[in-house]
Amino acid sequence: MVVELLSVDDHTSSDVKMAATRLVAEVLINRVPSSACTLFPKILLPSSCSAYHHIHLKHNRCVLHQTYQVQSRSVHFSVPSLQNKLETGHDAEIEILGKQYPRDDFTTVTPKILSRVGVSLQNQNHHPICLIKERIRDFFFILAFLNRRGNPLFSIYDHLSPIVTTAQNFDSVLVPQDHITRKKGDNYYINRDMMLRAHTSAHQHDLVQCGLDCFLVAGDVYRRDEIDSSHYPVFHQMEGVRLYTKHELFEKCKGGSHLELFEANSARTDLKQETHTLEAVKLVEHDLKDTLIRCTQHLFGKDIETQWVETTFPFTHPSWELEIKFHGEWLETLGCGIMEQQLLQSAGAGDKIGYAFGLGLDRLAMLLFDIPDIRLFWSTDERFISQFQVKDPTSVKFKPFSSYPPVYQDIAFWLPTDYESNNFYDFVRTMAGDLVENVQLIDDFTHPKTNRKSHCYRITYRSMDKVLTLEEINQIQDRIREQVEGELSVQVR
Ligand code: FA5
Ligand code: MG
Repeated sequence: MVVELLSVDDHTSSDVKMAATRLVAEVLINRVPSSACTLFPKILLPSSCSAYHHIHLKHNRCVLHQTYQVQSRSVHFSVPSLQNKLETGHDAEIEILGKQYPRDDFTTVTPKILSRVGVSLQNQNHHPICLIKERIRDFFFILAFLNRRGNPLFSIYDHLSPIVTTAQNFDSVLVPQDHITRKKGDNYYINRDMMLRAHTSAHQHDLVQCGLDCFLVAGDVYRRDEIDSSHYPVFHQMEGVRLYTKHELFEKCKGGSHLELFEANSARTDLKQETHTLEAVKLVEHDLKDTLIRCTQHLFGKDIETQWVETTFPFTHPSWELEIKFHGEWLETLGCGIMEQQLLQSAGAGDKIGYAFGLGLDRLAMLLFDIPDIRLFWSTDERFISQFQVKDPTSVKFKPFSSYPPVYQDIAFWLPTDYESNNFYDFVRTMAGDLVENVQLIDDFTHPKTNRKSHCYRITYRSMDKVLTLEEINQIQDRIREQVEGELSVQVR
C-alpha cells in the first residue's frame, strides 16, 4: 500500500492541523491497524513505515513530497481532493449508489442519510411500508379503476431513483425560486444541482411528459426535520396522477357533449384556475375526493372519520389535505389538488385536466399496524420484522417488545448568526444514530446585554431493543459536546 504522509510546521493554522490530522487518521486507520499508528508530532505515522519524508503544509497549502511503501496494495488520493478535504474536512466528491457527485457549498447530505439511500423499504417483501404500498396499489388496480377491458388504468413506478435534480424536485412542479421549501436547512442537497427528492411529486412532470395519464409513484423521500416519534428524515410517499380528456371527464354527464374543460378570459378564484371551467374542476374535484375517501375506507374500514382541509401547493389549485381521526386526534395523511395547467402544458399534456395527490405511507402504516414510533420501520430486529412475516398481514397489530427506559441529556450552547436547528438535529442523528428518540428545544434565550442567542436542547436516548447504560450514553454525549463546536460553530455553555 502506498500511503502519503503529512507533516505540519509550526506556522500552520490549528484548523488546518486538525483537518490534516483527521484526514491522515482516516486514511491510515481504515487500512492500517490502529495499533500500528501513533500520533506523530501532532500527526499520524504507521510504525511499519521503513522510511519517511515530511510533507509540509506550507502557508496552509499542502505540498506532497513523498509516498510510502507500507504494504503492496496501492491507495492514492489526488492533491486537489486532498486540498479540498483539508479545507473543508470532506472529500471533494460524494459517492452515492456507486456514482460520484461533486460537493459544493450547498451540500447537506450526511453519511448517515446516505446509508438509507437504496434500502427501498417500499420494495421489501412483508415490510409494513411495502404492505401499505401494496394495499393502496391494489385499491387503485383492482377496486377502483378497471378500464372497459378489465385492465387497470393505473400503472405504478416504485423503483425510480431518489437522486433527482433540483429542477425535477422544484422547478418542474413550479416551486418559485424564493419558496421556503427550497431552504438549504430543510433539504438534503448533494450539491446546488442535485438532491435527494423531498417528495414524490419530483417525478410528476417527467412521467406526464412520457405520455402517461394515470400513474402511481412510491418511494423514499428525504427532508431535514425535527426528531420525534412521527418525524424521521427519511419517509415514504405515494404519488398519484390522473389526467382526463374532455371526453373521459364528461362522458357520464347528461348533455356532457356541450361541456368544455377550458375557457378564455376567466379569472383565478378560490374555486378554480383561470383556464378551467368551473364544471370541469368540480367534476375532477369530486372524483379526486371520492377516490381518496374510498381508498381510506379500504385501509381503515367504513367507520373511519375524515375531514378535508383547504391548503395550498405550488403545483395544484385548488388544494386540500385529508385528515383522519385516530385515537381522538386529527392526523394529516395526504395533500392533493387540481394540477396546475401550466405544469401539464409544459409536459405536453395541455389539452387535458388532472388531479394529483401525495400520501404519507409511514403515517398510514403506523395507523394501520399500530406502530408507535417511526424509527421502527428501520429496525432489523427479528422481533419487529417477524410480526409482519405472516400469510395474511392485513390484520396484524404490532405488539411492542418491552419498552426500555429513556435516558435524558441536556446540552446548551451559544449560536452563531447563521445557525439553524435542523443542523443540530442532523448532527445528533449522525453522532448517535437511531438511539435518539427525540431532540427538543427546551430553552431559547437571548442575552439581554450582548444580544447573543443560546439554545438548550434535551436529547432523549432510547434503544428499541436493549437497556442503555448511562456510561454508553455519556460517551455519546461527550462526543457530541466535543465535536459540536467544530461542526456547527457554536460555543457550548
Ligand atoms: C407534499 O409532499 C406534496 N408533494 C403532496 C402533494 C402531491 C400535493 C400532489 C398535491 C399534489 P406534504 O409535505 O404535506 O406534501 O406531504 C404529504 C404527506 O406526506 C403528508 O400529508 C404526510 O402524510 C406525509 N409527511 C410529510 N412530512 C412527513 C414526515 N416528516 N414524516 C412522515 N410523514 C410525513
Ligand atoms: Mg402537508
